[in-house]
Amino acid sequence: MKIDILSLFPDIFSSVFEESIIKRAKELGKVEIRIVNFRDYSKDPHHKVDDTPYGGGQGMVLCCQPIFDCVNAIKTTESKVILLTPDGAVYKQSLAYDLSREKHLIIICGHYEGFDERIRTLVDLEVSIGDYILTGGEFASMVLVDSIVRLLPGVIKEESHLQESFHNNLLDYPVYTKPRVYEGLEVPEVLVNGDHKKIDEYRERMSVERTKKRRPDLWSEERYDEL
Ligand code: 6GU
Repeated sequence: MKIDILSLFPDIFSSVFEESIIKRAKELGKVEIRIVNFRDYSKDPHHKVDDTPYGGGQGMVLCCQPIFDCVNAIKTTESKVILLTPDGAVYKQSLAYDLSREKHLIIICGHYEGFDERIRTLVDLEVSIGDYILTGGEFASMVLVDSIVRLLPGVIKEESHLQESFHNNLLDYPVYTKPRVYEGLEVPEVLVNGDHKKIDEYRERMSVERTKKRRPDLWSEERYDEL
């Protein structure tokens, strides 16, 4: 997969994609990540990328020209263009799965007080990472990249995906490791007596209970297949 991130602040990204799983995914050739400063595409003599809003109001608005020219320069028939904005669709694991099957993602980070509304005509998808306001899309883009790259085939063990939170809209079951008793806190009996059918049942029950209790919204959104 190729990922192009369009941002005015390329330095923000310098270390985050050079560590851990994403670093390994890049070394394995599973993903190629480029940070593109769309200021480089500005035709303004001073490389300006924003201007005051028509109709008046506070702050500066990102102009169409640099972003249009940048996207059009790097876009191919295989590209999916995503705009990061707090008024986009709220990001979730099912979208991470869908996006992990794409060949080329172009992720536009909005910034300042806003962007020209016509920029929306360039994009396939508008995404928010939650109901709060960030200063720009940079951190949101890292969230998308991290959640997508770990799903690419061969990056982490695929069985792990089946067990993790949000698969099937269920939260994770609790896990324990040695010692069996820590300061009086015991590991549940069922996990230590080796009956794998009972262990599977216990884990499924715990996932369901935890989801109903902590995230009733997930539970009602899409019932777990087998129940
Ligand atoms: Cl994608 N951008 C900004 N600026 N704020 C956000 C967001 C995105 N998602 C949640 N808050």
